[in-house]
Parts: sequence; C-alpha cells; structure tokens
Amino acid sequence: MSAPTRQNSLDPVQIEGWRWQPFLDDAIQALEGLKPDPYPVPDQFLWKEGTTGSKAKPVPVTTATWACSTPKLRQVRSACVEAGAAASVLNFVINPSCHYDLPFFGADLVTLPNGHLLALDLQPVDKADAQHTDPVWERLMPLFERWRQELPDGGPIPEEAQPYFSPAFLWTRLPLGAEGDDLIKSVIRPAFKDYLNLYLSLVDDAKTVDSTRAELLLAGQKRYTAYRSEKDPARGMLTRFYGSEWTEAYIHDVLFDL
Ligand code: DBV
Repeated sequence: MSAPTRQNSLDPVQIEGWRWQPFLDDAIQALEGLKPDPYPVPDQFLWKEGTTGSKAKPVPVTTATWACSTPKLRQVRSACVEAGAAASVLNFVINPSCHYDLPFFGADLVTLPNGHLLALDLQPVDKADAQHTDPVWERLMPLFERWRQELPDGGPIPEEAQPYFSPAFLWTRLPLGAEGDDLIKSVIRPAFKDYLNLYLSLVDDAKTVDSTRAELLLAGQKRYTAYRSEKDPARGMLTRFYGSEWTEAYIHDVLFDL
C-alpha cells in the first residue's frame, strides 16, 4: 500500500484503525453548517509518518492534521495521532475570532498503554471576566453535571493550568479494555457532541464586539495560546516520534499558531 498523503482540504482525516475517528467525523459534520473554508496547513504537517517502538518491533506512527476556519472561528484544528498500542490521540481545539466573545473549545482524547486520559472543556479567554464567562457557564454547567456523574474523576491537574479551565472541565482517566471502551461510547462520545453543539450554538448567537474589547480578547487568547504551546503535554511523545525540529514547528506554527 502506498503512503496516503493529504491535500489541504476539508476532506476528513482518515487513519486506519484510529480509535477517535468517529469523534472527528462527528465534529466535521457538526461544522458543515457553518460552510467552513480549509485552513492552510503546510504539507509537512498534513500527514506525517514515522516509527516508534524498538528496532526489533517497530510500530508505525501517523500524525495528521485537519483544519478549517469560518468568519467567527479563526482556526479549528485537529491533531490526529495513531501509533497502535503506543498511542492514539485526538486533540481538537477551536480558536475563535477575537471579534466575538467566545471561549475556546478544547478536547484532548488520549489513549496510552496505561489507559485513556480524556479532557473536554469550553475554556475561557479570561476566567475573571464575567461578561465573557457567565453566558457560557450557565448553559455549560448542566451538561457537565449530567456527564461527570458517569465518570471517575481524573485526579489533580497541573497547578499552572488552573486559570484556563472552566468549572465544567470534564476530566477523567479510564482503563483500557471493555470498561473504558463502554464509557467512551456511552458517555465521552455524547458528552463531546453536547459540548460541541453548545459551542456551535454560542457561535451562532455571537455578535461582534467593539475594537477595545476585541483587543482585550486577543490579549487573552495570546496568553492562552502561549501557555498551551509552552506546556503542550504531547511534546515528549511527538519529539520521540519525529524529532524536535518538526515537533517545535508543529506546536508553534500549526497547533498554537496565534
Ligand atoms: N495534548 C495537546 C496536544 C496533543 C495532546 C496538541 C497532539 O494539547 C496530547 C497532541 N495530552 C496529550 C498527550 C498526553 C496529554 C495529557 C499525548 C499525555 C502525556 C503523557 O502522559 O506523556 C488536558 N492532557 C494531558 C494532561 C492534561 C491534558 C491535564 C495531563 C498532563 C499532565 O499530567 O502533565 N489538554 C489538556 C487540556 C486540554 C487539552 C485541559 C483542553 C481541553 O487539550
């Protein structure tokens, strides 16, 4: 089989055997109504292959990127990693335009050899800004309450990440095997759809802000992006797969490019 390559287009990323495929497919479908344009991603980041594991037992690794934009959403992008038993990841972030009072949408769906690590949130640009958070949190909390009772708590998260989470941060660790698979299907997937649908409804309702507020929002977005790129928990894994030059360029110029 020849190596598949990707064009910069809205065609869904498809990776054989990738656990998170249905989540990305749901997201792309949900975005269709917004008539997105492809977001430019340089070729070397659209589809990247490599190997991990030992010399004797190499494991093929694929990382693919899907990205789009709309007038209200500066960049919607998905990092998709498939490395068999070593890792399977969907990291999906929506970066809104600073001309709308919108949070970030963030999903980090990560399967590693020791289990699943799952994060879902609508993350504020500034937690202390009630004008920014109140309209989101009042609609988000009921979704959070509904789904979190079905999931074990994910445990402590890094202290410096606190300013960026909403009170509806859905965060869990699940075991590999049937128990985890069942919860991913019955809880994580509908929760992902719920959070995304709420986000898209907020996008629908969003009205442009004045230029003073847009500047404030942009400054907050830059803080958030700088934090995410500096602390990206995937840095170690991606560096092992592809080396640090490719990984740093991917993190700074594609994943968190503001
Ligand atoms: N995380 C990313 C990107 C990834 C990615 C761009 C391309 O931001 C994957 C892939 N996350 C990823 C991997 C791990 C984590 C962990 C591979 C495991 C790292 C490891 O153990 O080697 C949520 N993700 C984590 C952790 C948190 C999050 C809290 C644990 C980090 C730790 O314990 O230090 N990521 C974090 C978050 C959002 C998010 C709140 C937004 C909803 O995307």
